[in-house]
Amino acid sequence: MDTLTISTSQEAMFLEDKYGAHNYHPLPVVLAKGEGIFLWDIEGKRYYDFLSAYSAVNQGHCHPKIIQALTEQAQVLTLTSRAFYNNKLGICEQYICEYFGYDKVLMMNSGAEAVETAIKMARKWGYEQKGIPKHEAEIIVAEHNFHGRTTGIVSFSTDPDSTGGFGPYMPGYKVIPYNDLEALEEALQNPHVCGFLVEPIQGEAGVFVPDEGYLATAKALCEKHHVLLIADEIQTGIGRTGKLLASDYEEVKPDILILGKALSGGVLPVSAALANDEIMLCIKPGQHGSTFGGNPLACAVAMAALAVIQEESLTDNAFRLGHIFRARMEALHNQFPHLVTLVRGKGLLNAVVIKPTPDGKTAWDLCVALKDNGLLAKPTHGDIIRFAPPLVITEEQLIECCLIIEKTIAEF
Ligand code: IF1
Repeated sequence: MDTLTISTSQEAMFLEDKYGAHNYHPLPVVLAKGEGIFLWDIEGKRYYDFLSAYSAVNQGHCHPKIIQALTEQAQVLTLTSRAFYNNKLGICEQYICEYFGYDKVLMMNSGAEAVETAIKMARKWGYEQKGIPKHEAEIIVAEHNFHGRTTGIVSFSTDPDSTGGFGPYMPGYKVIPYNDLEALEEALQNPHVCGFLVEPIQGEAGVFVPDEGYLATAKALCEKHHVLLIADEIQTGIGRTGKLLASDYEEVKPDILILGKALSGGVLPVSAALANDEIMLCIKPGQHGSTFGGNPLACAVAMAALAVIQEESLTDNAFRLGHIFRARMEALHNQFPHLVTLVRGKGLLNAVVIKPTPDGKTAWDLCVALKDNGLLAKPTHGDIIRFAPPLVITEEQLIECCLIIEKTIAEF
């Protein structure tokens, strides 16, 4: 077997299965090219991408402006480490801070790293500013959360797949039900709480949108108890839900804002935690960092990726097309209520809940059928399909995709 080039899907799937860890169970499609809202498989078949790499590719695949920033910077300087200053980091930090309205930013790489960063910031603030006794800081989190895969983060996951076999778990977390303000108020009675870490819409849980007012009231309760609201907008941020941040729907400014995924338009891992000085300056030299965090390549890419969101009005597009999409899916729900049991989401972060058919076909089988009809989406929790195309999709293209989904469901 030629080990440098792969010419068939079978070969690619064989190699991943034989040499890769079995930590994923992908749909049987082997992708070789992406452009805008489209992906092509190894045999040249074209698909609409309705996953967008879990919202990392909001700007569309291989966006020319982002790729240009990448290739230009790649030929000049890629990495210096933070042992020295570089000529891109400060500009990028200013750009990100002004873009989101914070005093300071700390750049990392993966989403999980940015979450870990936010946790460390909150704890440090808790000890230094709030006066919590040593090792007593507590962070409140929500049931069915997804914040990443590190041993620290899975310590407060409630998903057995995430936690099982990976103990011992880190203490210092209090899990409360999501969308439950009474539970939050009760948990906030503990004076050692430093932060409430929450997704404004729970992604992995199946695009679970909380009640209107949840985040705003949560923020007010946190303020009352001198606790930081830490918003994980890694999936919901950067235009995806039809506002720049999902928190904007409730005019909430999180004390710590966590970003990832689309911060690079899916080009390389770039993440960040943002906060004002009172919080960020609790971290002193040598207390946190990363070899790659804030590297010049990441900085060039992140600025281009954020510029594209603005220049192409992708947030407004997500808002407008989201309404069209959900209306079409609601109609589908009314037509096939026994199959499409629920539609929910905001902007272009949406999910439909699929009830298994009497002959045992599931959301997985529906995704395989969608794939055969030229649209890629991924099932989660057995019965939910997330629909999240790149935000560069046009109304015309979205309608065509609705037709594919409708046809596939009708035939199912
Ligand atoms: C995988 C889900 C999406 C996230 C939020 C932090 C992270 C994520 C809100 C960590 C990552 C991913 C990772 C991806 C699957 C995916 C996912 F299904 F698990 F929930 F998007 F919906 N906070 N989400 O959604 O970011 O360290 O991965 O960069 O394959 O695990 P990361």
